[in-house]
This record gives sequence, C-alpha cells and structure tokens, in this order.
Amino acid sequence: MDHTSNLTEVKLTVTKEDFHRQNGHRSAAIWLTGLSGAGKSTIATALETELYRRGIHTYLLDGDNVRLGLNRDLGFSEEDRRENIRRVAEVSKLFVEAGTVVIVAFISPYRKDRDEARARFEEGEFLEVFVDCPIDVCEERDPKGLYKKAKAGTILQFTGISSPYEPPLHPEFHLRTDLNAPEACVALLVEGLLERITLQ
Ligand code: PPS
Repeated sequence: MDHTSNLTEVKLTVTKEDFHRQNGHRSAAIWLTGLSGAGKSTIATALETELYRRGIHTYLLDGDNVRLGLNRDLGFSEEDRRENIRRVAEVSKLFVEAGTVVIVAFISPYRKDRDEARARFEEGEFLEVFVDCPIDVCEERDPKGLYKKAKAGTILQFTGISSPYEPPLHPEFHLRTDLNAPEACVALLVEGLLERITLQ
C-alpha cells in the first residue's frame, strides 16, 4: 500500500546552498563499504577527526551505532540489510541537505543497495570508498571475535563467511588497508574530499 499519495512536500526556505555559504564548504556523503574488520570504523573516525580539525562540519554514521538506535529492529538477513542501507541513505541525504559532510561506515554488502543510495544524491555528492582488505587478514585481525563465532556457527549470515559481499566496481576511492597505514588512507581521503567540497 502506498502511504504517500496524500502527502505534499513542504518547500524549505533555507536551502542546502545557504548552508554551504554559512559553513564555507559544500556538503557530501562519504560512503565507506567493506568487510567486518577491514578498517571502516578506524578510517571513518580518523577521517572525521581530521576534517573537524580543519573546521569542516561533519557527522559520522557507523553501522554498530545506528543498529543500536534507529535500526535496532533490523537483523542481518538480505532484506534487513537492504532496509538498513535504505534508511541510512535517507538519513545521509538529510545531513547533506543540512550542509554537512556525512561519513557513512556500513558493510553495505550489496552493490544494488549502494547504487540506489548513490542515486539519491546529486552528481559528485556521493563518494564511495572501498575499504579493501583480504578476508584472511580480516579474520586474523578479528577485533570483535566475530569471525571466530561465525566459523563456529554461533553467528549466522556473517558477511564473507555465510553471507555475500559484493565489492564496488567503480569506487571514487579504493583503500588497501592491509598494505597501507590508516593515516595514509585518511590523508588520501582528506585531499580528495577537500578538492570536492571547497567553495569556488
Ligand atoms: S550491513 O551489512 O551494512 O547491514 O551491516 P552494518 O549495519 O554495517 O553492521 C555491521 C556490524 O554488525 C556486527 N555484526 C555483523 N556483521 C556482519 N554480519 C553479521 N552477521 C553480523 N552480526 C553482527 C559487526 O560488529 C559489524 O560491524 P563491523 O564494523 O563491520 O565489524
């Protein structure tokens, strides 16, 4: 059933461009995708710190945090992950409309869902970052002990073990966290991002 037919969109008087002028930079969604243990949260938090230091208005949406609040009703089936990403894309869009650089760190395993997220944004506003690390390295790191549990069968539908991960085909940034230190990955992102959000 379509619940939207009797709704009328309210036209906002303070626009995204007004926020850009007020903040002194454009907004964007930096979308980090990758396996559990690949380094998404490490890079996302370090990136936010670097941007904050430079006076950029940011907010970080991290999978575990959002799943403890807004998305606490969702599990890890394909359907629930899709709904997780749909909601996060909508929330990210709101942050971008509000002039913020939103950093999004979710496994977001399905290409179609990430492409649908991208489609909600204007050209150049959505930057996909592939946080790439071979699964055996993620398993070795196993910072939360989740791979061990997945292998033992006490966590089901675990990404890379018993649930798929579809790597991006054309990400704006491709980080190899097994080969490069987090600082080097973050420096690359900061440089690329500043180019895009600086007002002319
Ligand atoms: S998804 O696929 O985008 O909906 O996942 P996300 O919202 O990013 O949540 C991933 C974090 O949830 C924990 N966790 C699991 N991950 C993958 N598969 C299963 N079955 C699972 N169960 C719990 C885990 O802490 C993930 O965080 P990261 O930071 O990726 O390790």
